[in-house]
Amino acid sequence: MNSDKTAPQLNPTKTIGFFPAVKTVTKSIREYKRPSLLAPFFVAIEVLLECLIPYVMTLLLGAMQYVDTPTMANPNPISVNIIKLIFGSAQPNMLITILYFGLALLLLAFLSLTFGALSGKFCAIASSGFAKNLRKDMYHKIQDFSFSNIDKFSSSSLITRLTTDVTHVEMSYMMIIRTAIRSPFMLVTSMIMAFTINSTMALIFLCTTPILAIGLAIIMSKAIPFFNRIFKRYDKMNESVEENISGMRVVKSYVREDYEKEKFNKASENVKNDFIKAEKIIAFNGPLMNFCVYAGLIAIYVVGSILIINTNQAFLKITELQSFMTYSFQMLMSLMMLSMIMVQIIMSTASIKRIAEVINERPTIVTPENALKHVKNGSIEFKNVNFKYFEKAEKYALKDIDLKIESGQTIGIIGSTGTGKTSLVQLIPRLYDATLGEVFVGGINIKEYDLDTLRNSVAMVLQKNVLFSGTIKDNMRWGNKNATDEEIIEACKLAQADEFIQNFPEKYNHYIEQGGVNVSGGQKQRLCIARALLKKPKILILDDSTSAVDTKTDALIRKSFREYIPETTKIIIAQRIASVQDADKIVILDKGTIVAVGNHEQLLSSNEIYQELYYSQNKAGDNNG
Ligand code: DUT
Ligand code: MG
Repeated sequence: MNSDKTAPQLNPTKTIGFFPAVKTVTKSIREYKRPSLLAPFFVAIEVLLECLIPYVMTLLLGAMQYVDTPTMANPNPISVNIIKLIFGSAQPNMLITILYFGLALLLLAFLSLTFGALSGKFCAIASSGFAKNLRKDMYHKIQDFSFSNIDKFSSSSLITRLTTDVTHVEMSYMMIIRTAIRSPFMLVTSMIMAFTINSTMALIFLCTTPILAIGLAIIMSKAIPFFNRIFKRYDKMNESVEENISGMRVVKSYVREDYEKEKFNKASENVKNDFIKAEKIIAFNGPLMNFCVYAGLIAIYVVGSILIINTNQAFLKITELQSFMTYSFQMLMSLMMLSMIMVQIIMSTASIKRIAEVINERPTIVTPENALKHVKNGSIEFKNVNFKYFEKAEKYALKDIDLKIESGQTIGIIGSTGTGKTSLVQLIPRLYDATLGEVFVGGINIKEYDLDTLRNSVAMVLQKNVLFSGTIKDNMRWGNKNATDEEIIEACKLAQADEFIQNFPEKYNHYIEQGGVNVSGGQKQRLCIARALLKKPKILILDDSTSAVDTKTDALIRKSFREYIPETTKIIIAQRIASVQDADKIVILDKGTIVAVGNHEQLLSSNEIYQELYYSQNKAGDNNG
C-alpha cells in the first residue's frame, strides 16, 4: 500500500539474552516493590497455616483414640499432652475434645483465608502496576524514537509489544509473586511435614522428582523456539489488520476485500498453527506430571499398607497414613501448579525479550549536550550529503547533494516520483539524519541544535499529512498551542482554508473525524498548511501539499506566502511546474542527485527534463485550470 516506502525489515534487532532482558524489564517495577514483596510474604503465611491443618487433624484423630481408649498402645504423645493440658487431672471428654480441636481448625482456616485474600490483593496491585509502568516506559521511549527506529521495529510490532507482550509479562509476574511462591513453598512445607511423620515414606515420594525435573527441562527447551516464532507471526497479523483498517477506503475502491481477507486468514492461521505446535509439546507436561505423582502415590499406598499390617502400626499408624496422603495430595497440587507456571514463563520469555528490545533501543536522533536553543535565520545548506534509509540498504536515496539556500528564498523542487524529494527535505528537521555529509540551518550544523528548537523552526507539511480527531481549532493548536482565535483565522485565510471553513455550520468548531475522513483531500491539505503556518516557522516545507488543490487556489496560497511571510524560507515540492515557476531557485532531482538548479527561464532554456515537463504540462495545462 505504501508505494513510496520500502517495507521495513521485520525484527532486525539483535536478540538480547534472557537475563539481561529480565534485568531491563524488572527495572519498571519501581514503586510496586512493596506490594511485590508483601504478596509472597502473605502467601507464605497462608501456605504455612494451610499445611498445619492436616497436622492438627492427625492430632485430633490421635486425641480421639486416646480419649476413647486411654490404655491403647503407642498413643500419639503430642495428642496426649494436649489432652492433659485441656483437662488437667479431670476426666477427658470426647465432645469437648472435638470442640477444642474444631475451634483450632476453624481459626487456622479463617486465618489462612485472610492471608490468602491479602496476598491476592497485593499481587493484583503489584502486577497491574508493573504492567502499567512497562507500558509507560515503552510508550515514552517510542516518543523519542526517530523514524529509523520505528522503521526498524515496524509500527505494528510496536503495538503488539505494547499490548499482547505486556499482558503476557503481567500474567507471569502475577504467577511468580503468588503461585510460584505458593507452589514450591507448599511443596517444601508438605514435604517437611511428611518427613516429620515418616521419613522413609517421604523418601519414596521424593524419588519421582528427578524424573519430573528432566522431563520439564526437555519440554521447555522444545517449546521456547515456537513461542519466539509466534510473536513474529502476531506482528504479521497485526500488520495486516493495521494496514487494512487504516487503508479501508483504498481496499474497498480496489475491491480487494477478498484478497485482504485471505491475507488475514493466512496470518491468523499461522498464529494458530504455531500455537498448536507449541501447545502439543507443552501438553506432555500433564501426563508426565500425572505419571510421577500417581506412581509416587501408589508406591506410598502399597508400602504404607504393608508397613501398617506387618508392624501392627508400630512403624506407621493408620492416622499417619491418612495425613500422609493429604500431604501427598498437596504436593501433587503444587507440582501441577508449578507446571502451569512453567508454561506461562516459557510463553513470556519471548515477550520479555521483545519488551526489553524496545526499552533498550537507543533513539538514533537525540538532542546533544549544550544544545543551541535559537535558530538565527532560515538559511539552509547541504554539504556533500549522502543518505540511505537503513544501514543495510543497497541504494542511497540521496547522492552527493550540495545545495545552498538563502534565508527567505522560495525554492521549488521537482523530479519524477521516487527520486528523493521527500528524502531530501526530511533531513532538514532531522526526521532522519544524513548518512554522510552535513546539513546546516542558520549557518549551524543541525546536529548542534536542541531538537525541539530545530523542529519548531521548521514546519513541514508532509506528503502523507494527518489530521487528528477534534475540532478544527484543536487541530490548528497542534501548530501552536497558545494560538489565539484571531491567529488561527489569519493562518487559515493565508492557506485559503477560511472560505470553506465558514461554510461549515459550526465553522472553526467543526469536528474532524479520526484521520480527517470528513474533509476533502484539498481541504485537508489546506488545513495542514494553515497548521504549519501557525508555527511561525523560519523554514516552511510543503511536500506536494497542494496537489489536491486547484491551480487557482494554489496560486493564491503562494501569493499570500510571498506577501505575509517574506522572511520565511519556503521549499515547495511539486509535480506541477506552475507551482514552482515563480520560485527564486528550482532544483531538479533525478535518481537521488541534483541534476540542475536555476530559475524558470534558465531551466527552460537549458534543461531537457524541465523542458519536457513544461511542454507536456502546458499542452495538458489548458484543461488543468
Ligand atoms: N525510500 C525508502 N524508505 C522510505 C522512503 C523511501 O527506502 O521510507 C526509498 C524509495 C525511493 C527513495 O527512497 O527509491 C526516494 O524516496 P522519496 O520518498 O524521497 O521519493 P520522492 O521523490 O519523494 O517520491 P514521490 O514523488 O513519489 O513522493
Ligand atoms: Mg515524496
